[in-house]
Amino acid sequence: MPLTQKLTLAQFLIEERQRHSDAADDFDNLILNIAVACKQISRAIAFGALAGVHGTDGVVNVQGEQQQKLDAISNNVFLSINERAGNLAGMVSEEMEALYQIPEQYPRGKYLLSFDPIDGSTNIDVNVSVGSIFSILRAPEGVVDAVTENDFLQPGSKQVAGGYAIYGPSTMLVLTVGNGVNGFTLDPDSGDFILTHPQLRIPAKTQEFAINASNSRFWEPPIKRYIAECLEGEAGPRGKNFNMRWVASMVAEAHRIVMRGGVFMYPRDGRDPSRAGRLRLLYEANPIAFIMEQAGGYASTGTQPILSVQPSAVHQRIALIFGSKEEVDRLESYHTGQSPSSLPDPLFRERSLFRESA
Ligand code: FBP
Repeated sequence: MPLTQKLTLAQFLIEERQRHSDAADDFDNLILNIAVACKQISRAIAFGALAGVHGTDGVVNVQGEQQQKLDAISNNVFLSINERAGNLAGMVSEEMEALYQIPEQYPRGKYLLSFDPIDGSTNIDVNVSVGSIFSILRAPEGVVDAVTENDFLQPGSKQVAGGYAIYGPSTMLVLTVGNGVNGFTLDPDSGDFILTHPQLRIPAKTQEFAINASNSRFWEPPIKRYIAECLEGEAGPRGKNFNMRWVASMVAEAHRIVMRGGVFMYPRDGRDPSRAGRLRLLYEANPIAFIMEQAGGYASTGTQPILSVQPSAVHQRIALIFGSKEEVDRLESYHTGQSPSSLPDPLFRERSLFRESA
């Protein structure tokens, strides 16, 4: 594509708005501000040890995990850029137990922003890809003063935008505003996010899965069965060989899947029965599920679409399975016992996939 045809994120949003007259300036500004935050974080990551951003800061965050310096820096970047712009009624961050209220001196807007400023924090110091994830909801009508937790407790199907930035060999912003998924690469010279991956589509079939296999003794039977069948390869019921990946940065796994297909699982397991899963619904599972569905993939808890889950708390954890549609459908069917709609019944019966798990 000639350089002149490449759109910046700002140009892309203007063109989108021309197509959808209901979209407003403040929505574009919010996305652009998130992009600015991601650029600043990308720069801090690029300087790494030179900028003194590695290591922990001695704080234990709301998740009970050691906060990395970059977690705190990135959280502040997100807050300080977005609090003053007048687009938001409030924010939720993985790094803060309490909701973030827009300070009185700044105007309030009609959107709610939930974000994980750095996903995959354990990878920062070893120079492996990490990311930021964000989800945008409309604030309920009538929110004039402080937002409440209840305002954020909307199912993922209500998101008006969702996406992530991946800080890898290059920095990319992958975004959905409910009209497909578009990928923008940060041009380090101009500082613009350029549309390089328009209308991304996830292949329905895959031979690659991602799971932390060290937890296998805690998995529930449907996951044990799925992985056992994949590992049997060509000789097993799947009749094909599978490959495995585990980066331990969900954004990196999601990005690989968006680019070439695959399936990611962080299921509920038996380690701590009070925990419904490892990942967070509002700012991890929901935006990734929105991206997956908009790119032709799917995301499920194992028993229901992630986007249909009614949240009960802002930091709620959830079992998360996402990626190529046929594999997520199959995993759902192993949990529910129902035949997946994307797979023809005869094939399913022929291969005895509903046999009791080993
Ligand atoms: P953070 O948001 O705290 O960085 O943790 C989330 C996460 O890193 C996911 O990205 C990833 O899938 C998972 O934790 C990996 O953790 P585990 O060590 O359990 O495999």
